[in-house]
Formats: sequence, C-alpha cells, structure tokens
Amino acid sequence: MTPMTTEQRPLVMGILNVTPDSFSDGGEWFDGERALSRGRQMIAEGADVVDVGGESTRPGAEPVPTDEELRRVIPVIEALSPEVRVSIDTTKDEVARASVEAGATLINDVSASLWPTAADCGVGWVAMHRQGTPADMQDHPRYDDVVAEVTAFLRDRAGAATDAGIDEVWIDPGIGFGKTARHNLQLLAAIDDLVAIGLPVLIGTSRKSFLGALAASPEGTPAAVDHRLPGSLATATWAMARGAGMVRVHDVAASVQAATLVGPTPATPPGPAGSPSPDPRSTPW
Ligand code: HH2
Repeated sequence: MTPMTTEQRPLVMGILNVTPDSFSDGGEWFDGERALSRGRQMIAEGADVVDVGGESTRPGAEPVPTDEELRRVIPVIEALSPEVRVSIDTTKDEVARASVEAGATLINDVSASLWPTAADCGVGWVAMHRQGTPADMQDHPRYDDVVAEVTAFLRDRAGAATDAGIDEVWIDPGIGFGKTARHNLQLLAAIDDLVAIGLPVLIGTSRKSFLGALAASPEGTPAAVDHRLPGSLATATWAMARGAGMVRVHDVAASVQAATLVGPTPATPPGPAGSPSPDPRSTPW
C-alpha cells in the first residue's frame, strides 16, 4: 500500500471509537471484532490514518480507567497497524506508550500535554486546543478573542514539542472542545492563521453538534448525528481548501472524494521533481 501524502491530497484520518459512549458512534465498534472490521472498511475506503480511541471526550463523558482503555485499544492497534498508519487518541501517558509499542506512530492528544511522551517514543504528535475538560467544557466557553487565544496556545505547545525534538507536530484548534457554535465558525474562518504557524493543521468537525444546530429544522430541532454528513463534508472541504493537511472524519469514503477534489494542500510545498502525483482533476470528462 502506498501511503498518501499531502503533496497529492490532504490526508483523511478515520475515527475508530472503541467505546460504548462516543457521541456519534458509541457502542457501534465496542466489540473487538466489529472494531477491526470497521477499521478495515475505512482502509478500503482510503483512510490514510485510523485514529483509535478508547475513551470518549464528548461533553459529560465518564473518565475510563487506564487498564480498561488499554484493554479496548491495544488489540485493535496490533491488528490494524501492519495495514495502515494508526494514531492513538488518548490523554494518558501509559496508554500512549503501550499503543506505540503495539504499532501506533502518532499520538492524538486532545489534552496537548503528551509531547514529552511523543518525544520519548520517537513518534508524531497532535496538539489539540481545548478549554476545560469533558465534564465542564461546554458549560460556559468564554474567550476574549478565540482565534488569537487558540493560535497562541497552539504556537506555544508546538514550540515546546519541536524543542523536545519531535519531527512531526500537528496542530488542531479542537472544534467543539469548550467552544460555542460561533467560536467553531470563527476558528474555521481563520484557518489561515493556523496554517501561518507553519505546521500541518488537523481539523475535526465530523458530525459535531454545531453542525446539527446549523442544520436545525424550521421548528428548531437540531439535525440528528446521522444527518450531519452535508455539514461535515462542507466544513472538511472548506478546511482542506484553506490549507488543512488532514481531516478527522467518521465518513471516510465521502471525505476521501472531497480531499481528492481539493488536491494538494496549498500549504504544502510541491514534492521533489518527478515525484509521482497524478492529478485526477486533469482526467478528461
Ligand atoms: N474530536 C473528538 C475526539 N478526538 N481529536 C482531535 N485531534 N481533534 C478533534 O476534533 C477530536 C479528537 C471528538 O469526536 P469523536 O471521537 O467522534 O467522539 P468521542 O470523543 O465522543 O469519542
């Protein structure tokens, strides 16, 4: 399998929640066999990375003990990592280390605190911004200037990570993590500010509740989680077109199509001369 690079199109990270309580797919892939077949389905659909998580981060989610989180994610990582790049979505040092042992090569860290672990393990790291914790983050999100504050935070954490010697650092504004719908839209409108930091940007809008609110019925009922594909794709496509190098999604096949349409990420310098990157957009109609 030839891994895609952002020189060809933005990358697609498929979400694999091995949890009973994730906000959109809780319980669906909790069983190990089902998780594996979902992972393989995402690979077949073109996922560049499969993001395995054993603890929901949705507002109000219960913390998961370390041994239970390990029990959920390690067998799945061991099975999938020979077939695709695997990231581990965790905030626990012990889980991150065991996941790397099992084959993960990227630590997706919504707490933006595990850079020493990533440096120690010699793997990539995603720094995500959040305000508060899952228990309280949606109570009263407040910023004087959400774009400036998130950008400054990510610049600071990314600096610490690069100083620690990590070669691959992704920055992510943490859509929905201690943010109102307005904050989310302001951040999406300002992706250029994140791209200007000079590190690859990851964006995760998939099925999140602000999309449900924006697509509410005339009576004001938010669109249900499984009716948020249009908003998910629209925001992912917007993000990629503005320079995001990777999107984190539930709907892999549709997102890969969108990524292909967008083509090489504007933020990414062109590959070396002669590198094979056929442009599917040049195909005759
Ligand atoms: N969003 C979620 C979880 N992890 N990681 C990054 N880097 N960026 C995100 O936006 C992000 C993330 C929440 O989505 P999901 O995994 O579908 O739900 P849950 O946390 O309930 O499992």
